[in-house]
Amino acid sequence: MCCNNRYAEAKEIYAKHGIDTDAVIEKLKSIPVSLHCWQGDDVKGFDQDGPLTGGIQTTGNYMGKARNPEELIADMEEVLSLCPGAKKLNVHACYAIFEEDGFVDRDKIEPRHFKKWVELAKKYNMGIDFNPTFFSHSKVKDGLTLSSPDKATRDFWIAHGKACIRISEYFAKETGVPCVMNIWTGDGYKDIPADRMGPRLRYKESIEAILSEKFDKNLVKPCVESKVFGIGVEAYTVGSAEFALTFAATHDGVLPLMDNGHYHPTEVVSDKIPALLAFFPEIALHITRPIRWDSDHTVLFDDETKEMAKEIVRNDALDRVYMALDYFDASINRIAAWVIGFRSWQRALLLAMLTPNAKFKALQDENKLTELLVAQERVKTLPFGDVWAEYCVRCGAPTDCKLWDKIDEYEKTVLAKRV
Ligand code: RNT
Ligand code: ZN
Repeated sequence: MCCNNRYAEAKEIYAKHGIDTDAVIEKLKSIPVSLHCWQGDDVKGFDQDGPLTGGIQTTGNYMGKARNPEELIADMEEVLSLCPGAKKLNVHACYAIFEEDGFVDRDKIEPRHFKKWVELAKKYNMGIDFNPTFFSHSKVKDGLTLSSPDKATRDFWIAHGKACIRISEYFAKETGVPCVMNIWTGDGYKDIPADRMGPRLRYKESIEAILSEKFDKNLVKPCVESKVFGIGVEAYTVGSAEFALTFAATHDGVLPLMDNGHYHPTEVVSDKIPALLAFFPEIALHITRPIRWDSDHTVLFDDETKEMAKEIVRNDALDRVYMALDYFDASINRIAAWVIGFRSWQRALLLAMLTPNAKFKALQDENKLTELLVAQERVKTLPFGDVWAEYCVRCGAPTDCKLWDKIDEYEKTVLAKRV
């Protein structure tokens, strides 16, 4: 046994800093984080056989990728068992499951194509978030969807968006949890455009057309996700930061969604979270780890991840920020990638909740900035790991020292057989 049970001592130490570790553990257990189904099969989905498009890319070819709904759902169940904390499922429209009655195109998908996802959600008492899939499809015309100059193309994708609103509402009704529906397109140009505004006006009108579908705003939370650039669309992205933010700010009930891989590398989403919370009742996040570009590496317990969690926790916004993971690494065991990322975000939330935030704010307001720096450095070495281990145990999830054996066993007994 490599995890000594030092929780009792850790609890006392944190109590001296005014923190009740038991209360923190209980609270964290109830906060859902959305787990993205697309980590399991390199964003392939079940409705087409073409390449991944939209300026996003998975790299690597590690063995054991899920090849069908059964395998993907089995893998997700394994992941759920290895992650502490409350979860939500995050499903993309391209993960529609077509049974006996056969394939329909994306403009015609219906709630019944997502029955299996609802079953999975109910089995684990989870809500579901949803994403129309505006990429990897023959109707993406010249790299464009909702912003295309071709009306038939726009109409197809608008119909897809509307179908997704109906499916989102179905998810919310079935699970009793509101469904966050995120609109992201990879629309853009590789080289200098002659018209930057036209595509944005068309994109705006198309999203408005999608949102003209009737839905209950308490059940469906539409978001618009921005991006700075994608692979093959380096010069211009229609859904830029200013576009998405202004769209959300000017359309009632629409949330801005920030993906921390979608900004210039010197910008940090941690700083943007409180700026948006000053204006929006609710916002949404995609949590990833960009290396040099939107590379969607597995989320780690690194400084910016911790900083993002801190901004949510210390602004008392855990019920105002919809948190979803969004990365896809095909170069390592995909189950491990999923689990490392989920556990890292849980760790970041736990660490933020174990921080004497009120005391730190007071020091800032009293302009005791030297003392603040000393105190901030001090808490970095408090026995966080012991509380984390206890949290895992109380959630019925493996502690860190048991994780590798579980991952290795699943690889040997399940993934290795997928040849
Ligand atoms: C792409 C966006 C988008 C996708 C998913 C699969 O850069 O981050 O959110 O990753 O929709
Ligand atoms: Zn994203």
